[in-house]
Amino acid sequence: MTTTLITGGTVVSATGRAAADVLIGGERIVALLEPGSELLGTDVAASADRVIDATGKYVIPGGIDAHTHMQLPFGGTEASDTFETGTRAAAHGGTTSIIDFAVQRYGERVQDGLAAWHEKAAGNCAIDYGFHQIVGGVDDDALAAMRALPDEGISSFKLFMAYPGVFYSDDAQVLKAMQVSRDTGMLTMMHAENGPAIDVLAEQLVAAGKTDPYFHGIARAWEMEEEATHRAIMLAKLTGAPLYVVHVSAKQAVEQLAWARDKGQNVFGETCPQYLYLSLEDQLAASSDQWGAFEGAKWVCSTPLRSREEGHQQAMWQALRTNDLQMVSTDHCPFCMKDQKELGLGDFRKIPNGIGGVEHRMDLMYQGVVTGEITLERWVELTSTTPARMFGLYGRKGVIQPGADADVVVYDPNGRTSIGYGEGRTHHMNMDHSAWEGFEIDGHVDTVLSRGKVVVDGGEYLGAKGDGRFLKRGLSQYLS
Ligand code: DUC
Ligand code: ZN
Ligand code: ZN
Repeated sequence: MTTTLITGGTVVSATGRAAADVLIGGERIVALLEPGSELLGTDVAASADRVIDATGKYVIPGGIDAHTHMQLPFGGTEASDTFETGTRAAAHGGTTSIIDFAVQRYGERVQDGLAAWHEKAAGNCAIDYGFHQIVGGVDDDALAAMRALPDEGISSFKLFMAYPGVFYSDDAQVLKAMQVSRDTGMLTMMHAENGPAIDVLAEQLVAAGKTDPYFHGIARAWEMEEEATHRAIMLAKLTGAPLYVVHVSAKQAVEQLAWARDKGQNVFGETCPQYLYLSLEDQLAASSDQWGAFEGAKWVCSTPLRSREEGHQQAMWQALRTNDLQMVSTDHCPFCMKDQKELGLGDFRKIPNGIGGVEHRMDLMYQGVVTGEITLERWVELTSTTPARMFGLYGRKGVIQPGADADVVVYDPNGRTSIGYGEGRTHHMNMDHSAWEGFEIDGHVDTVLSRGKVVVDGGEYLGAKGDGRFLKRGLSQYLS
């Protein structure tokens, strides 16, 4: 069994920080030790097979991105990262587990959708991976099949109140699925936007000649997110289902979540880095480049970017501080401009929705520590510990403690990270652009260990395709 000692660093958890050495044996954390201490009369550093010097650096549990879409068939094309490229990019950015979404559509069996996702991922991932189940066709067969998902290690499913004709569930279907959630303890994840109303607004905008990407965000007005969030909350209350609202971007939607939580409901929400940093105004401003006014397509995602003037970004940061929002995922759903986003030239409705960011979440959120938006401990909590608890992985993941998987990141607060794709910059995601072009981070992912194996060291990838294993998850450990 290979032993590794990470020495000299500051170990940061969701609840505090301490100078400590981390001893790893094989794939697991063995002990947290006083710096330089002996263990049973033995000099630990001298006897370890490998010593990683973390002096002046933070030692944190590996990031868990609980919302990714690798190889998702969507919008007439397929998300451009495979499980291989996407998880390798994640590792570069200090994320050591992802939870992706297996897909079932109308007329398909849930079991087949799940099997297809296992097929895509198995043997291809650089880091550990789990699945949520998208149920895009709620019928009697699907409802019955959902009850068996916890035994497969799938303890959460996602429904869509948006995308009529694709993934959409009406209120009756949502209600029935939430009854399964109540009975099984599975978490209901909700894409909360009023899809039918949005589609009418989008059609009217296009008919009026307003076809540029910017109008994607105008059609998907915050009222449609607030209304759907409220409806999801009320259906969850009625059924007793625990509810987790994905990619929250409107401050009014957060108000709905806070209201329900104040009443004691098990209701939770995530936001994504794009809703903290990027805005509708940024999208409008990006109108001169090789793609002309179509440049804004880079930031077409759903829920959409919101107006900075209306204060949505600040409201998201505030909600992360107050725990009205509990965690940050990426909704990583990358598409290239060439041949993919371009499908929507002349009609924003045809732009495949999605932003790639799995590689940048840890850095972007660390920048929130630098600017004083969140504390160091909250950074770890939002990006690793709460995702583990929320989705039934805690103890194994999300914490540096004896017995946990040795998923560890050595993060250098004095390093720099330049994000982008153009002008000599690059990233590891399979995309021909970056939604984060020009972002400069005061911090850097130095070393990444996945179950005890160094997979990234000083920017060099040392892992291999197939290192990552499927994570059978338990029920949420976050409910109260
Ligand atoms: N939102 C996106 O931006 N992409 C994929 C699906 C979704 O809900
Ligand atoms: Zn969604
Ligand atoms: Zn998504």
